[in-house]
Amino acid sequence: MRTIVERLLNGDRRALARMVTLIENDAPVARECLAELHQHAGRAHIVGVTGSPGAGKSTLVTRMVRELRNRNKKVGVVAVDPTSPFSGGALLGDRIRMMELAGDPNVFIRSMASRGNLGGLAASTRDVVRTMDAAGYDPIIIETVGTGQAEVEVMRTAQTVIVVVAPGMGDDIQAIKAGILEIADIFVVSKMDKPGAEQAVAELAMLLSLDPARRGHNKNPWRIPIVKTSALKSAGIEQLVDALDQHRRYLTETGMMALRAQRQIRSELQALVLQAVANRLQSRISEDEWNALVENIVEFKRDPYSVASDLETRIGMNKEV
Ligand SMILES: Nc1nc2c(ncn2[C@@H]2O[C@H](COP(=O)(O)OP(=O)(O)O)[C@@H](O)[C@H]2O)c(=O)[nH]1
Ligand SMILES: [Mg+2]
Repeated sequence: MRTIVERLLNGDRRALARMVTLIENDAPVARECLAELHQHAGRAHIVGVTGSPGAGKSTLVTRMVRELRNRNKKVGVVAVDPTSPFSGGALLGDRIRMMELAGDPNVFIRSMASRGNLGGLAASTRDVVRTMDAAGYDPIIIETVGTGQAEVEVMRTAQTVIVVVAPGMGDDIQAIKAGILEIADIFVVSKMDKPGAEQAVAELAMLLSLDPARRGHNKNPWRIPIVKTSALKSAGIEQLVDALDQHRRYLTETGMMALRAQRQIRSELQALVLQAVANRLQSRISEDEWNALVENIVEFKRDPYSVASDLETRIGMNKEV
């Protein structure tokens, strides 16, 4: 364990790749390594990119990485696909698009897919990001497929969230209303080379003006910018990377960065402990026993409160008298 941590801190990409696999597999040794790594993390700007399938996220991320490389950054990318049960579930097209970056030793790209529960995916994404952070990647970009609850969950790891909207995908603005708005720090209207693009920008600007300053500091709100990009015309990418820097500075200067970190760590800790309790409950109480207890309550022989109290005792939460 020691060696893998040391190696990846020294910039060994194979050790980093190995560590990511250990996290994905939820290997017990991963937790030990993460405990060691934690003190080395906390330097990276963590950027989320989300939006409907086909909105142009992967294309955009590829261009952003290139721009960040021009600015001499060492960039990490995590492509997360909550809908795919397979590891490395990123779409083939994405892989090809990002392949051009793969030879660069200062770019580390990894795709991750759901194995069962989505909460697990958000947690392992967070741990992978933390590992890349410790390994010196900054910024780290998380791309998620789609705009559902799972994606929102994954995006909580990010400090700055970019929501990508493409023109001519009529229901996109509706989707934004439905909840993605709350997590957006920067909007990108992609494919500005297409007809109707300015219209999409106008609609979005309208939507934002209806509810300004939702995010951030009360006295010093963050005004969500709309950045127009076109991969075809190679436009808007520098502005987007500038907007990322501005948002990072905003978070730091207003104390929002620290506040967000505190909130996140608190919920991470709660989740870890709750998970441990759930595991213990599962390992100590058999299915038959559950059935019997439930039956007792259903038949009004026992009450839920005293049964719950007994269960708590069984998993060591109450002092046994
Ligand atoms: N015309 C045009 N097409 C684009 C642009 N960006 C991406 N696309 C195309 O849109 C499709 C979906 O892009 P992709 O990056 O895979 O979207 P994702 O699903 O959000 O990751 C691909 O066929 C891209 O070539 C753009 O700026 N202009
Ligand atoms: Mg994609």
